[in-house]
Amino acid sequence: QQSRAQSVAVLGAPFSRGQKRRGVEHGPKVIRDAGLIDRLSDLDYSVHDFGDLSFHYLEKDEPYMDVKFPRTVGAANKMLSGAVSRAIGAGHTLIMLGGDHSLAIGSVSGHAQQCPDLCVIWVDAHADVNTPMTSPSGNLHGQPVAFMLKELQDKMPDVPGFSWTKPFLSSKDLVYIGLRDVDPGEHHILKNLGIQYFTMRDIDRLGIQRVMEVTLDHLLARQQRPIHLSFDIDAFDPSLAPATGTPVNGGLTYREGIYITEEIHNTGLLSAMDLVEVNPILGANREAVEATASLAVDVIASSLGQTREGAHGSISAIPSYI
Ligand code: 4U7
Ligand code: MN
Ligand code: MN
Ligand code: MN
Repeated sequence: QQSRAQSVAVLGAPFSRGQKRRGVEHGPKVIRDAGLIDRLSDLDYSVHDFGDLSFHYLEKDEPYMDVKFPRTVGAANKMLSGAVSRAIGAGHTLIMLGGDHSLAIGSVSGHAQQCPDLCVIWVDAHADVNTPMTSPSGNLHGQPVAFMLKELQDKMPDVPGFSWTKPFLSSKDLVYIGLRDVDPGEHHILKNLGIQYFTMRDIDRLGIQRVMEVTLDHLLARQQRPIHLSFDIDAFDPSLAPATGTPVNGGLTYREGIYITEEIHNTGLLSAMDLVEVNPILGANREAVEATASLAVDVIASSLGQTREGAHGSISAIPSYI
C-alpha cells in the first residue's frame, strides 16, 4: 500500500494569453462546477481550495520575434510558480487547473523549486517543445517545455518576461504520451535530445499497459522521485474532449487515459499535476462542455486514487442481517 498524501491543494489559473482563442481562462470554473472538490473529498483527502489566481493582462505587450504576449505570459507564470512552490512546500499535493498550457512553465518550475529531483510525464497530442525560432504559431502554449529543458538552453533567446526562470529539467527526466501532431522543429528536438515519447501509433502497437511500464521504468528505475503530471485535455480523442482549442483526431480513449492516471497514482509518487486546455467557449453546446469538464474531473480523481474496482476502506465487515 502506497502512502497517500493527506492533503490536496487546488489552484485555479484562469489564463489564456499563451494562445489566441478566448475561453480557456474559464477552465477552472467549469472543472470546479463539474464537481471536482466533492470528488476529491470523497476520496478522503483534506482539500484546500486556494481559489483562482488573478492575472494581469498587460495593455502594451508587443511580440518578441514571433512570440505573442511574452511579458503577460512571463508575469503570469512567475506568479503561478511562487504559488505552486508555496503549496508544495506546505506539504500539499498540488492540482493546477488551467488555463492554457503555457502555465506549465510556472507550475513545473514552482514544483522543481521544492523538488529538484522531479520528473515529468506530459500527456498531450502535442509536444509543446517549440522554441521561439521553431514555433509555427508564436503561441507560448506550444513552447513551455523548451523553457524547462537544460539541453535547449543555448537555443533559447532571452524572451522578455522570463528572466525569473532558468532551465531546470534534463531531457532524460521527461516522457511524452499521446503525441500525434508534432511540428518539424519539435521532431528534431525530440530525436536530437533522445527524449522518450509514445505517439498514438506507439500506443496502437504496444498497448497502454506496456507504454506505462516503459514510462515508469524509464523515470523511476534508478530512483524513486516526485512525479509532475502535465495533462493536456486534448490528449483525449475530440469525441470525448471536444471543448478544447487544438483538437486532433485519433486521441486517447477514455480507458487509455484513465489507465495512465491509475498507474501514476499507483506509484505513490504523484506530487503535482496540471489539467489544462479545457475551453468551454469552444464546445458546440452545453453537453459538449460538460462532457469535457467531467472528463477532466475523472482524470484528476483517478490520478489521486479513484479506482474502477472500488474500495472498501470505510467498511470493516459485510453487514449482517440478523
Ligand atoms: B497545446 C502548435 F503549430 N504545435 O506550436 C504550436 F500545431 O498546449 C500547437 O498542446 C500547440 O494545446 C498546441 O502552436 C499547444 C501548432
Ligand atoms: Mn495539446
Ligand atoms: Mn499542451
Ligand atoms: Mn492509493
